[in-house]
Amino acid sequence: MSLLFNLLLFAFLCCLLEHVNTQSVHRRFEYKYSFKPPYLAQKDGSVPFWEYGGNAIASSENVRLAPSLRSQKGAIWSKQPINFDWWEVDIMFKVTGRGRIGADGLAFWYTTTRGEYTGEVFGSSDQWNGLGLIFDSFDNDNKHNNPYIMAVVNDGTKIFDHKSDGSSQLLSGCLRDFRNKPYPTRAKVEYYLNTLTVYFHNGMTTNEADYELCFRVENVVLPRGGYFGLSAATGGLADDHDVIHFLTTSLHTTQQQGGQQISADEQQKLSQEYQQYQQKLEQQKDQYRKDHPDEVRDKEGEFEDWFESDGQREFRQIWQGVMSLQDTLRDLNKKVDEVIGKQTNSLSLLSAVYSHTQGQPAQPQVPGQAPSQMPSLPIGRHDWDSLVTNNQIMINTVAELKGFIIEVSRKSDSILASGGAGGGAASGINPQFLVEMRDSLNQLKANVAGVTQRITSQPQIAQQACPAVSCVSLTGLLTVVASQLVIMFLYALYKEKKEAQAKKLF
Ligand SMILES: [Ca+2]
Ligand SMILES: [Ca+2]
Repeated sequence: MSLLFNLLLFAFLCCLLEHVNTQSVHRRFEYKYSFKPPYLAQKDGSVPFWEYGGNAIASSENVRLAPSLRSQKGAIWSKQPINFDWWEVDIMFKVTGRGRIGADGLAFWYTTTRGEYTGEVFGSSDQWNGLGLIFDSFDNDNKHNNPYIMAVVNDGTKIFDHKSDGSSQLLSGCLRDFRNKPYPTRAKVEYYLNTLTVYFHNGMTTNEADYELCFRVENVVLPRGGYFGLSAATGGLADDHDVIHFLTTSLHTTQQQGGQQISADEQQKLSQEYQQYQQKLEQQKDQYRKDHPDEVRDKEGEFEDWFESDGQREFRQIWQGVMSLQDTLRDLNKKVDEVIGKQTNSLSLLSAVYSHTQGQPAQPQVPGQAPSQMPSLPIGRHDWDSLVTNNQIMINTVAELKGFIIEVSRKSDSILASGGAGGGAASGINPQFLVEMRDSLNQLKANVAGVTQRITSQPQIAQQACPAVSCVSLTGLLTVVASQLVIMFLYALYKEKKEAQAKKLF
């Protein structure tokens, strides 16, 4: 059933992609040129719509193109050539190894024929016709410029120059470290209207927004109807080269789309094919259940992955709380910075006006600067009174914020102390601690949001209050508060976890 769910999700995603995009580019998810976990490989080890060979191994979770053993080569290729002109592929991969330096690297291919599994270029054939996007780990020319990502377009005649790391043959590239990252690294390769664009995600986060441009090249001409492939190789040094997913989206101009809508028969044929594929999978699963009744019982345990314990849930909620708190603080910080920018202007203007009307310069004035250039607005007693009042409101707001933070700090300290003294529960995480922590977080979040609102809803106050209060200190305070809060909560969680582990040991 989960497989069915997964496939349905694909179809849904496909529809969603079609509807979301309002630009002239029409996008369509191409499941026949994609693979992703779970159930990446089937029970018999095959990957639907793909074929692999050499030392490559496919599991339900990833495709290991080349394992961390000496002189390995492996690749996976799409069974069918593509039937669209423009495309985007999203490759999620991990290159990991125990060495500070690894080898050789991984490559993405778009070529007119599938490469040989015994090829000489990162697990595939040399003299390819099409595009190779190479993630070159090892620095053969010793120029200290690896790991490097590069695109090499070949017309079937050139031999890749390993000795120079292809430096004279590459179309474009960028120096990026893709080895041993905490999360999978990702590359997005787009080929649209003869422009080739490569984005890279460095795997330091799981945030979708963290793609960076590696390069963009125009007027790139690739042959039509090529195959997609991924390959990798190791040498004397060896990394694991794992591809977690490969997602293909075809890109169509709106004009092309008009032409495509006519072929309703084609669509019907495709959906029939899709349903047949689903039925076949279900039959295979049923057959497997009949053949292996014992294993099926074990397999049912896999559904436990879908559930989470109370402790896990609380932990997740707290984590989300901390993250949203961080977002709020970041917004707050940005807004305060904006306000301070305005304040600096107001401050110089105000002090100039003040010194002009009072005849006593508040700040040393530049000689020769004509007072007639200043706005001739006299500042009356009433204005100064309102300034002082606004200033007071600002100070109170900051004091309030400080108060909340001290309170939360005190609470978490006491919770930690009591958790350390009496938390003998075998569950590892003290539920009391978690509940209080969550409440504190929610309270703090609401308060911080309140303060943000107050600051932004009174821009005049902030601007006017500035001359009498130290403005820079506010940003400073908020920044310190933000970082302290995050550190404090992370430490609290860490300590709690450590204690739980210690208890388990005894
Ligand atoms: Ca190299
Ligand atoms: Ca090099």
